[in-house]
Amino acid sequence: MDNLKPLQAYLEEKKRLIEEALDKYYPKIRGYGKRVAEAAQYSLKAGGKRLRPILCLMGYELYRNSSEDILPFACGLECIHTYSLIHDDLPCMDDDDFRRGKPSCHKAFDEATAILAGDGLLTLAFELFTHPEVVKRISPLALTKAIHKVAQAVGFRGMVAGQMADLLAEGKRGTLQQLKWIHAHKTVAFIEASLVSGALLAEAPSKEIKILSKFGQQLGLIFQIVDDLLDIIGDEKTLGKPVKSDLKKKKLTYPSLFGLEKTRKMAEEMTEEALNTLNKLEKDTTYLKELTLYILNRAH
Ligand code: GRG
Repeated sequence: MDNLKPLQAYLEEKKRLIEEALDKYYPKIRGYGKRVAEAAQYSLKAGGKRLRPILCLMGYELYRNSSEDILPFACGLECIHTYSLIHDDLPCMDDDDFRRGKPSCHKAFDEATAILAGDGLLTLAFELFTHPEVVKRISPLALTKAIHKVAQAVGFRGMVAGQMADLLAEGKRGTLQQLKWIHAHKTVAFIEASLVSGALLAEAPSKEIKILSKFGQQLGLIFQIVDDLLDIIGDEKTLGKPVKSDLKKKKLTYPSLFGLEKTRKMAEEMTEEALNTLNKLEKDTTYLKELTLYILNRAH
């Protein structure tokens, strides 16, 4: 720990690297495609914690020195995340007018443009995963495994299915089992895959991938539960989006089932368990441990 910089400085440095790379690798589109590419870039550049690409770099750095090798891959994860936010904000989904402190994509542009911007970002992700800068440094097998992991996590087996279940559960009395399924698919799978994809790119041993996968799932659930809490107790300005929206939409969440106090306690217990999982890994997991605590205590 002695020669490690504080987590905050580490996160800021990685965020800067990712944002520079997002600019560098974003395609320069002219002609008819310009408007939709600009709409997508508007949302991509609106801010955000860049958690998923940072997790990917962290997974890689457990095994390799230079995570800059995989920056385009990490940017691809942020493109997928931003697509999901743009589509989630649409009137036919969660109908939110603000995201990352700015008008949502469909408000700043229009609905059709926002749908296409999301589609374009999802597709751009696969262009970035297979960017020549990545291909020349990563073995074809490792790259294929990482892409497969992410694709499974965000498609019909993961985020898309979770979003469907979330919409179907709105306004109904749900069970804990249902809630766990929604969280595991809508949010957790992608967070887990972001970390694990980095480790896969670094060709980590499969025994260690399993441990990281378990930790990624625990971290993803803590992240989502804190998100549920912030929707009730968070500050609108700090969050960059309206609060109490889960309550208004009668969403199935941990606080709706257990109340605030119990939910917070559960998140704390899960944090203990996640830290224990990391102890099984014979690697320097200081940053991952600090990140877990940071996610538990985050205000945005
Ligand atoms: C439209 C297929 C599809 C999926 C949408 C992302 C998502 C699934 C829904 C967003 C709703 C929501 C609030 C989910 C909770 C977890 C989450 C993804 C929060 C937003 O992620 P952050 O906090 O956002 O990492 P930033 O802006 O920091 O990148």
